[in-house]
Amino acid sequence: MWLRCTSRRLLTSLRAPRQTRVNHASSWSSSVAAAVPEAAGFAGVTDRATLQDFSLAHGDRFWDAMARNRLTWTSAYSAVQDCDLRRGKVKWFVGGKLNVSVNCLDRHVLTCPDKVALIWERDEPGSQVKVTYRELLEMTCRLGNLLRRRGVKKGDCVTIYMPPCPLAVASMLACARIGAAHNVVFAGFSSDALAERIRDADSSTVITVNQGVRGGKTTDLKKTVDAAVDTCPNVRQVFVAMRTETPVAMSNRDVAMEEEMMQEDVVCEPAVMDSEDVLFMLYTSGSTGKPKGLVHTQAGYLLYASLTHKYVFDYHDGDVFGCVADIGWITGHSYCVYGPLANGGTTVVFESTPIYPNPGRYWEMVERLQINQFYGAPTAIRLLLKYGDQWVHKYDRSSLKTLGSVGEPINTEAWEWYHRVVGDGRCPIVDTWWQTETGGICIAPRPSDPDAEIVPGMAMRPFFGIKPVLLDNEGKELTSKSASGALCLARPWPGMARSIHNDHQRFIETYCQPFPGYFFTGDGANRTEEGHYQITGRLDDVINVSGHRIGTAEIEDVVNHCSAVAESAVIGYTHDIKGEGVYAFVVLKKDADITVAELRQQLKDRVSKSIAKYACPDVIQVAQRLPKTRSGKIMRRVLRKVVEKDLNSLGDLSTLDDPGAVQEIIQGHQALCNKPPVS
Ligand code: 7RM
Repeated sequence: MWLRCTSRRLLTSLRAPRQTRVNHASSWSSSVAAAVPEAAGFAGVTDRATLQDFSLAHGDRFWDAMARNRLTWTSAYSAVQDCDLRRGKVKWFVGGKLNVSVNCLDRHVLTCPDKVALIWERDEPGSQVKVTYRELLEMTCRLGNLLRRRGVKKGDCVTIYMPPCPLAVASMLACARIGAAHNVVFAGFSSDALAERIRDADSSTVITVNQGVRGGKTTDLKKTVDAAVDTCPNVRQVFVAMRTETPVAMSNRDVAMEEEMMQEDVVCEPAVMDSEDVLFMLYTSGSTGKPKGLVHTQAGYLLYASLTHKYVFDYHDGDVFGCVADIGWITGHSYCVYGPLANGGTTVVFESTPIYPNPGRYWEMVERLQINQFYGAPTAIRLLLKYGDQWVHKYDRSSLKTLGSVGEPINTEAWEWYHRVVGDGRCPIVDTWWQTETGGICIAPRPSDPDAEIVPGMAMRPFFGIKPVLLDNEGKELTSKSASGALCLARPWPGMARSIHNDHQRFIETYCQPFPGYFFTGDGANRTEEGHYQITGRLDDVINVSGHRIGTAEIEDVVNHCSAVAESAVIGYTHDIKGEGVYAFVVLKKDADITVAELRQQLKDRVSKSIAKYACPDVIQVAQRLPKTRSGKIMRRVLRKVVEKDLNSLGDLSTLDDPGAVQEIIQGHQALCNKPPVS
């Protein structure tokens, strides 16, 4: 059947681009040539360091060679890039045409149709499902045809609210096939949060499943979608796939997805897309109450995901790549879907949790699926570490070659355990720093050199084409080797976000204006004497709970809506498993008639209903008042110091309106600490 996909027209579009005849410079060392074949012919490049230098000194030549080698184009681009960070203008491979789903599927179906593209590691261990490239292409084409038949057009945005599964991946790729943008919303988000994202993205089509299955429990995702869509007048259809046997009520706007897909052809003409057409948007938290829909485009994003997947993890043909992130986050987009599939790899899509049915789950899966690269979050490592080494030792992990970490800083204890126990001291650990905004990994220990030295707990080295810089408060670049400051990226790169959906001005203000000429990441970092980067954490009011980004302002907005609450301040505090926990200071209204237990329950209900469970406060401290400046700004810095018990460095309190407020907060905190811990 797949032969029908390889129509003449498609074959033409699949033909490799003009090959630049490579001229093997005599200085080209065989080890670099073997490590990064795309870079053959770069004069003067003899090792990793010189290749990194080349990627910055001759950025256009570098990215041109990468784009020609790694992507399949329908028609050539006329310029490698047209960027001006000062003005928030970012364009890569200008005028080039391609289709992302063709790059992720069709070209591999031509060479290896029966290769496994995706292993769906379902919640119940041992019930995995393997999907070949041919099958994934067929699924994608049927769904692409269905979307088209149901009126989804190039340029529309489809919201996907699904747990990790092959149909979720096919949904993303089907959007890419017909030129629609996708907006994947993590299936742990509440109906209110989903509705906000559907409306902001202006989706008229939503794709979901009847139920999700995770950790042995089912959740009624379709019900959440129903509640959300009731407040989204522009939604005209909801596609419902069946993850479980449990039937769901179907209304007029609902479409039985699998049944309708079966009616469709397995051939679907790919839309010809411009490099800079939108591939997807993905919402992430910022420092205001309103999440931002970051916009990623086609060619640059795909190239960057593919290149980083290959060189950061040292991925080789035939390897099984296991990224356990949910597809609802950028990590799932770039390293469960686009990077591995662009490379013709085998990717694992993980539906379960690290401790289901027991804390050996990851390693039992590694053994059963013969995973070669394992990519996960520090929060899970910290959790598993507490259960002891025996859960790891029970299983054979000899297939593992590289271990990855992402989402938050990995503390030394977790790093050492990951390295010594999980990897038997054999596997390099790549601590990868990046963001929804960066599209792919920007700083990681060994971008190209499989022998480079690795220091525990450090992201260390910039990827090709990435130029990190540290700036001080005045916006001056810190030039000494050893330094500490605001982490910015001094060059545009193909994987970076292009805009915030519907709000390009906010994009410019958030990322381009704080330090003109640089892309501001919002993170702080140290640079060591050796020039290695270590990320220290957010400089804004964004916190990181179990690797999930959440703006403290988003939580405050919800808390403040509670009728008993006069005002609140939410901060992050060090939590030994989650990385950061949510600490809420709450000032009650004078006439409020509520016990602390009732307040806790109310806030929990409200935050999980408006945002998601992970955003619920771990600690609630009722206060008489909050420390504020004379101009009325809450001094969160002081609150953070109190909670971290760092009372000797409260800093400058001279702008404080009423110094007594700080003493009260300190006493209240101490009283809380002496009580049994809050669940
Ligand atoms: C991939 C992802 C981004 C924020 C980022 C950092 C933090 C991510 C690391 C890290 C220290 C790391 N995207 N962060 N990776 N901090 N070391 N290796 O997580 O958009 O959801 O979050 O996460 O603060 O700005 S994200």
